[in-house]
Amino acid sequence: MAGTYRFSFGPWNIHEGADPFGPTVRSSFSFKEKLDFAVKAGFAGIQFHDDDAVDITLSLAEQDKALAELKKMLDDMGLEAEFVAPRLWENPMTVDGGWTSNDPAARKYALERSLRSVEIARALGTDRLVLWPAREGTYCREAKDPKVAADRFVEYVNALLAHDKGIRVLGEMKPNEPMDSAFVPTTGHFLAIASRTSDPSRVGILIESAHAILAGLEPSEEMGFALSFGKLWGVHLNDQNGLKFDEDKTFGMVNIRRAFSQVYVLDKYNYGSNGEYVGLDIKTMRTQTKDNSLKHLSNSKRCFLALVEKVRQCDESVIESLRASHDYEELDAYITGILLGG
Ligand code: XUL
Ligand code: MN
Repeated sequence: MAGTYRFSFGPWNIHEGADPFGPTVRSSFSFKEKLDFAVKAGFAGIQFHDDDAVDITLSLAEQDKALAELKKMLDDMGLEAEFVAPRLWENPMTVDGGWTSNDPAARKYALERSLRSVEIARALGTDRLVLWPAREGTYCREAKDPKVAADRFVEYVNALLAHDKGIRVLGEMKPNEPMDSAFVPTTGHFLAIASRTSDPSRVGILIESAHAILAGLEPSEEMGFALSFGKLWGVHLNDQNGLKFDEDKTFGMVNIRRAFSQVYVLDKYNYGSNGEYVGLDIKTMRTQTKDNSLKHLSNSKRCFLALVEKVRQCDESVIESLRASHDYEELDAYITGILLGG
């Protein structure tokens, strides 16, 4: 239990505060200011959507040039691109889904844009493509055929794997929002899809704490499940206050015990030792001023590292003996005592 950790976040985590009910409440930081903050606050990785990295309306030649400049900027700053994710959900073409859309033109657009994201990932030096299936689901159960949807997941992932023999595909599953009901809503579902693809060894998982909670699941147990399959290739740590919209709250700020349980399982199984990042996907509270609107990132990182210390204070032999005697009341109190500093 002596791993060290590398942290990452995405540019969208430094946010202007707009929500579906109102305008922005802070002015933007420039992209360069976001990267400067990452370096200053000790982050090593940057997560990208395709259009966070480059203007995807550029020609391919212009795109290559812009990506070479971005890669150089990252290198010069000592930063690395963790992953690239196709942002399929904001295009009018894919409002009703990308690869599970009923419309062949939408499916074609989704695949072409995703293949372009593979190229963007490679140009930025990462082999990780993250898929959050935002609109791959339904508002009305009969709107799409769920059996066909699962088949289309397999076909789509196969097309990505075939396009680049080195790319790895990480599913980031979420049960709802923006859809009422998402297809392939959990880690287990996506690993089942992975097993049907042409190369399951290149298909894995990124687990977001809040997504697991929204599915009524315990994030640490989802993480343990993926670790058991050797498939936990990324995390989006954050927190969530009950079953509502995806809040992306600062890690550990709602339920410190639930945060502890995640750090416990990650640290116990040397998460990060194969280059995996401790990724954050968090947004600061809407009412924060611009001056205070970066603290959620440093506070999440600090909380994670403080919990690593707490995890390492645990005496595994005490835990084992309390497990053996089924004394779970005492085990609960033991962990709480460590968290309380006792
Ligand atoms: C949405 C979400 C996304 C992914 C990347 O809930 O988590 O930002 O992390 O596309
Ligand atoms: Mn996420």
